[in-house]
Amino acid sequence: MELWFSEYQSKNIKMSYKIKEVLHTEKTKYQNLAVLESEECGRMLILDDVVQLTMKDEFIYHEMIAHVPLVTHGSPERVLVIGGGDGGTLREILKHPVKEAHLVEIDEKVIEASKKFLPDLSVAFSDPRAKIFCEDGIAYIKRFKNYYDVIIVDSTDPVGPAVGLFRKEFYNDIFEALTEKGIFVAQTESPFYYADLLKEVYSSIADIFPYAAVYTAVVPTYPGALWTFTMGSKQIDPHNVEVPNICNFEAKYYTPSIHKSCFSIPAFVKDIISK
Ligand code: AG3
Repeated sequence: MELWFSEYQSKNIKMSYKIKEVLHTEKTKYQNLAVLESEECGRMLILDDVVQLTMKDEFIYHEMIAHVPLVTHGSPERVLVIGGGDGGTLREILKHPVKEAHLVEIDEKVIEASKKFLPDLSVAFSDPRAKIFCEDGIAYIKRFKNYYDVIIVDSTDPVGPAVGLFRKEFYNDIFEALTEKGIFVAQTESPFYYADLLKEVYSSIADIFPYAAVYTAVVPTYPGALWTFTMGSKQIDPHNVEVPNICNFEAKYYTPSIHKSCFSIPAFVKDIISK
C-alpha cells in the first residue's frame, strides 16, 4: 500500500509526498505534531498538517532567515529566535561569533521531537552559547528593553498559536527589545497565497521601524516556492549595506551576492507592499 502526505497550498491545490514511514505522531498542548520519512525529501516535520521543513531544503529557509539579518547587522552579540523549536535557525546563527543565542518556543514537544528525530538541526541546542526558553514569545519579549541585537521570528503560518506573532503590538514590543542598531526579521509566507498578510505585516513594520525591507528565497517545499521575509531595522539601511565579499561561514544557499540580490524583489511583490 502506498502512503502519501498532502498539504493544501491553497484551498484548491495540494502538494503530495510519498511517505516511507511515519516516525512519530502526537497531539501536543498546542498542535498536532508528526515526523515523516519521505521518499524524496528525507525527514519532514509537520505541525497541524503543514510542512515546517524537509531535510532536503531546510537549509535554504534557515540560512536565509538567519544570515541575512546577522550579516546586515555586522556585529551581533545577542540574538533571539522566537519559535523555531526545530533548531534550524539557531544552528545557522551559531555559525557566527555571537556571544549568546536565545530561543523561545511555546511548544516544548517540538524541541523534543527535533532532538529525537532531526539531529542535523538539534545539534544547535548543545552549543554553550544557546539558551532555550519554553514559553510564549509574545509574553517573553515584553520583559526586555534595549537587549537583543537581532530578533528573528521563525513562526508557523498565521493560524493557531502563531496568530499573535503577526500583530502590530508584538512588533512594537520587538522594537523596544532591540538595541540601538537592532534588526528584526520575520518569515512572511508566500506572496502568491498570503499577499494580504505580507502587505499587512510590511505596513506594520514600516510604521514602527525607520527601515523596512522584504527579501525572498526559493524554498521548493513551501507553497508557491517563492518565500518572503520581512525585515525591520532601527539604524542600518538593509538596501545599502556593505556585505563582505567573502563568506566566512559554511553555507549552501546564502552567498554575499545572494545577500545583495535577495532584496531585489519581483514587481508583483513590490506591488503588494507598496499599495
Ligand atoms: N517556519 C514555518 C514556515 C511556514 C511553512 N508554511 C507552509 N508550509 N504552509 C518553519 C519552521 C522551520 N524552522
